[in-house]
Amino acid sequence: MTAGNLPRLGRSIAPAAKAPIRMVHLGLGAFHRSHQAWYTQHAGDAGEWGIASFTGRRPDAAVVLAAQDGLFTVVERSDAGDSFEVVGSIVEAVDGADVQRLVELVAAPQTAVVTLTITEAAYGFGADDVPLLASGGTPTTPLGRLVLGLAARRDADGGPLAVVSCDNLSDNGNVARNAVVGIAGAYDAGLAAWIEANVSFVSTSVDRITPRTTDLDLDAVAASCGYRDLAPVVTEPFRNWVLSGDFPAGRPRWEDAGAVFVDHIEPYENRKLWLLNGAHSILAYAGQLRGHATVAEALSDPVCRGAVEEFWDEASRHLQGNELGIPEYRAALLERFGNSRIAHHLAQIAMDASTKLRMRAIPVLRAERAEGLQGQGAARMIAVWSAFVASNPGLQDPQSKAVGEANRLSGLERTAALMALLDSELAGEPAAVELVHELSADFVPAVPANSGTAA
Ligand code: CS2
Repeated sequence: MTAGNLPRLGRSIAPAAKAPIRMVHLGLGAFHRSHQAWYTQHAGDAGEWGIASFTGRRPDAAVVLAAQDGLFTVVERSDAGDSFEVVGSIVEAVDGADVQRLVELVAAPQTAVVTLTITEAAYGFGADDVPLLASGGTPTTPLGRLVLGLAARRDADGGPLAVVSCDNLSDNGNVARNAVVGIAGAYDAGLAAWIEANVSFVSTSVDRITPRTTDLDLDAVAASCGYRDLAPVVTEPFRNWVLSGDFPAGRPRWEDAGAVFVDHIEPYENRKLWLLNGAHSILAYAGQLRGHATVAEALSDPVCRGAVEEFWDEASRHLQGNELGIPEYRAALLERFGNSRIAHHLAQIAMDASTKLRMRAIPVLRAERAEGLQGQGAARMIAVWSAFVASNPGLQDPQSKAVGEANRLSGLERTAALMALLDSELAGEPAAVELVHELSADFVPAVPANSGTAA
């Protein structure tokens, strides 16, 4: 069978016409497919909401998906087995370099929502596009391209719309607003004012563990479903989406699929960024240093697990409110991380540390120190990163040059220089630097070859 058979195999998509494009997405990756596309397919009014999804740096995902008419399989993988579902909410898959199509769709009055999964680091990249935008050139960054689209929407009188950040940043709606308005304002004050008045920036906390798809996953789908899907996505059964903000031009009924709309998102955001993502970062560096490759493997190592629990105890002190259900959340995380059928590679999580740790370690370290405590759990997250980059200087990072420069220093000076990439104030506090330094020197790194998991 070929991918052309995907429509017939879909359980829940109508064989009828595709939904009209009313959403635009930037960042067509595995997570977008398992999360926003899944939620949109499961909204009660899914038939009214088609997504045009644009890739980031490379066209590949769009090429593959377009050849399958946008259809792809979501594989939900748990200890109990796999379940398969064909998702059809992405009605157009486009190469991100096709800026003309993006501009056309963002300007179209029927487009009501723009969602983003552009990576945490990309919120800092748009300034590169200002000279291009100012001279009528074609921008190259996702937010630069979005600004061009918004300018066209203003010119076409397309009306208000919502931009929804789905990246793991605290206060991601405001971060997106500041970045977009900042880029626009740097060359066109009128555009910046139009955006402020017409674009709602929605903050969200998104959650669904979705490793990169592998060739084995393609084979698993072929074996179980009888068709060759070149763009399936393997994910855990768990999913969560908390949103806060206005949708002036409407939105899909994502609540039908379990999304939650709240007035104050910060506690939910912190719970997820600190407990889930923070633990991921600890496991990424400590785990790899100790010879592990996946989250599940690292978690079964008592040294790594101990570091996670220590950080969780600390972070939980700053997560107030019974509605957050911290003990249950922690128990669920242990189960999710322990799902050994999902091979979530630590190397994937380790990338872009300087952006991620700023969100995952620093707020907890600061909160602890504000109470006169040490913040050892959060400091350890920074310490294992420091130890990791000492032996892996080429780790991908938006500040890789500065990481490299710090790496050439030694002792406390090196630790302080690395910490300065996360928080310049903390890097100037000798006690904080000494703590991170000691913890990184104390860390028990490599598991001797062939000895299995060390205790
Ligand atoms: C991970 C996240 O790669 C990372 O930094 O911590 O992608 C994580 O898997 C997701 O946020 C889970 O929802």
